[in-house]
Parts: sequence; C-alpha cells; structure tokens
Amino acid sequence: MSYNNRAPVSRRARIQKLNIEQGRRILVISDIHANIPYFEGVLKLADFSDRDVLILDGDFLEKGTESLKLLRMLMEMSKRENVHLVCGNCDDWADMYLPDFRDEICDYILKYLQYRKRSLLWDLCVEQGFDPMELKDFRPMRELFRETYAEIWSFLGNVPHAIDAGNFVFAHAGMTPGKPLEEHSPTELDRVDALLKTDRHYDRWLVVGHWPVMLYGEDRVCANPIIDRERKIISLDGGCSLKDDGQLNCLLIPDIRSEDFSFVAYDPFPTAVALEEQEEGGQSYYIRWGDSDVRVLKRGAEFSRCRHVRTGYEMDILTKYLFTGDEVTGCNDSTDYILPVHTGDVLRIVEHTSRGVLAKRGGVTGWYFGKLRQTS
Ligand SMILES: [Mn+2]
Repeated sequence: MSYNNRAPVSRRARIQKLNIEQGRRILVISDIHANIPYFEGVLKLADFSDRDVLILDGDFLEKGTESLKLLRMLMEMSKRENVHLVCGNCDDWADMYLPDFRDEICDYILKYLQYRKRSLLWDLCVEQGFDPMELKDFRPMRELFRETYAEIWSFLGNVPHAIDAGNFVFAHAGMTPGKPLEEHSPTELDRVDALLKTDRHYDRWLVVGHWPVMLYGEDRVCANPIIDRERKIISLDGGCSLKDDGQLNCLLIPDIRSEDFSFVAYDPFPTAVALEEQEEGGQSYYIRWGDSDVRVLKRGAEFSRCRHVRTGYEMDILTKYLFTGDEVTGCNDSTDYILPVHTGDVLRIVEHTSRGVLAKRGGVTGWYFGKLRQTS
C-alpha cells in the first residue's frame, strides 16, 4: 500500500507461472495509475488484440482519478486468457483483510487518503456516499467495505507479485538475484527503489516499473523505457499520472524467444512541427520529485527565478509548478534543458509560454523557442 507500514517480511509473494506460446506478441505496461485515457491510448497505439498477451506490471491503481473504474475494467479484461496483472506497491489493498493486518495501520490509511485524495479507497468511500475528508476513523469503513466489495478483495488478493514466464520475469519493482522467486516476500518484488542504481543483474530478463525512468537522468531526462541488455533489466515507468510531461510506455516483445524489443508510448499532447533550427543548450539541470526544494528568488506571474536548494543551481520555473507561495517550496519536475531541434522535427507540446514551448522530442523534455506549425 502507499503508506509506510508494510506487510510482514515473512509473508510469501504470490508467483504465477505463465506459459506463453511461441508466435504470440507480448505487450507490457506498468504504472497506469488510474489513468484510463492513457491506458486506452497506448493499447490503441500498440494495436492490441486477443492474439497478443497483455501484462500489466503493477501500480494500475492510485494517483490518477479513476482507480475504481479502471479496476472494474481490469477485472473484466482479466477474464480473458491473454490478460495478466502483477501487483504493485499501490495495488495491495486486499492486505487490509489478511489475518496479520495491524489495526493501527488504519490511522495511516486515513492520513494517506486525505493527503492523496485520489485512491481506490477514496472512490469506494464516495460510492458509498461518504466524504473521505469528513472521516475521523477508517476502521468502520474497512468493515463496511469488507462485505460490500468482497469481489474486489478476492480479485486483488489473488493478483501475483511476479509472473514467471521462463525467459522473462515480470515484477513491479525488482527481484533478488540468485533467490528463487517463490522465496521472495512481496516487498522484495514490489518495493525496490531505483533498481538500475543498484548493481543487480540477472540471467533472464526482468521487466519492472515502479521507478519513473526520468528519475535516472541528471541534466536531461527521457521518459522512454530503459533497456539494459547487459544486466537484463527493462525499466518501463514513463511517469503516467505523475509528471506533467509523463507518458505511458508499452514494451513490445515480438515473441517469448525474442529479444528484439520495441515500444510505443502514449501521451495526450498536441504535436507541432518545428520551423526553425535550434542548437542544444549548454549546461542544464532537471529538478525532480524527491529533491525538488527550491528557494524562490524572484516570483513572477508566469516564471519565477529559483535556486535549487541542494545544488544551488538556478533556473526559471513555471510559477504554476511551484507547490506553495512560500520562499522555499517544492515544485513539479522542471528543466531548463534546451532541446536540439531540426527544421521539420515533430514536437509534442507540454506547455505553451510567452517565451516558447516546453516540449518533448523522442521522449526527452526541454525548451524550444523557435517558430512552430501546429498539426494537432
Ligand atoms: Mn508507481
């Protein structure tokens, strides 16, 4: 769950063995985070059909606006033989009904709900006619939901923490090298932060989400999947529902025996054609989640001059990206990277500003100040 108290480490993960016949294409999507338009968008881009095997690699719930609706959609889709879910650290709400659940965790859940405001449990409260912000105690809700949503808990409580498909393991966040899958705890599979920053490597492919790929970059970042062929790790999370410039990635594996990977990515941004050449900027920085405290040096209506607290790096940040009006505040992910652009390049426009556009080109976000021809 998305709060600090985790399942006892002694608990064993659920592992699903999956036999995928040769000749079937495999689609892998992670971290949909309750975002139905992105999910439908990427399935359409991938031309998904019943001939394909679809694997949703965890964190389908929370953070986006339609957790309950998406869950019901997935419960329906999962009745097909070709759709398989993996449990992420945001999907394990059925744990509330396990015998070793500690009652005091309800206090964390209430805090989490009222802070996050977008959650499966929030949607369930609303469906039952309660305003989650008015709740003083989550315990009565937990009891009310137990019977009312028995079907949901039974569904979520059976979603595996990893799928073992032979050449490939699909887990939400990680896997301990050398340890048999069945011996993992749920947290060892769904809670490993920044897997690519560890020294882990594998002898079969491990496909994960969990850690938005843009968190791995420094001065410039890219939202496309990272495919590390040496360590056999594929990291998929493109920041869907979390980042202003996020996208939902779908890995395409042509066949269970193939390593000829490709991907499609969906975001809803309008496209435009660059009409002018732009040289890549020099020094740049990317301020991101978890390390986003800035001191506001000069607050403007559209842009504010800010100094990143940890590094001292200065850049202009969109004022609407600042969390508060305080002198020191966190902010949405921000960059001053100037994109290299050729005439005729198609850009995906994240923000229009008086200075130019914040745009994506090949998954990389940065600024473009030249003329544009709008295409969609
Ligand atoms: Mn996630």
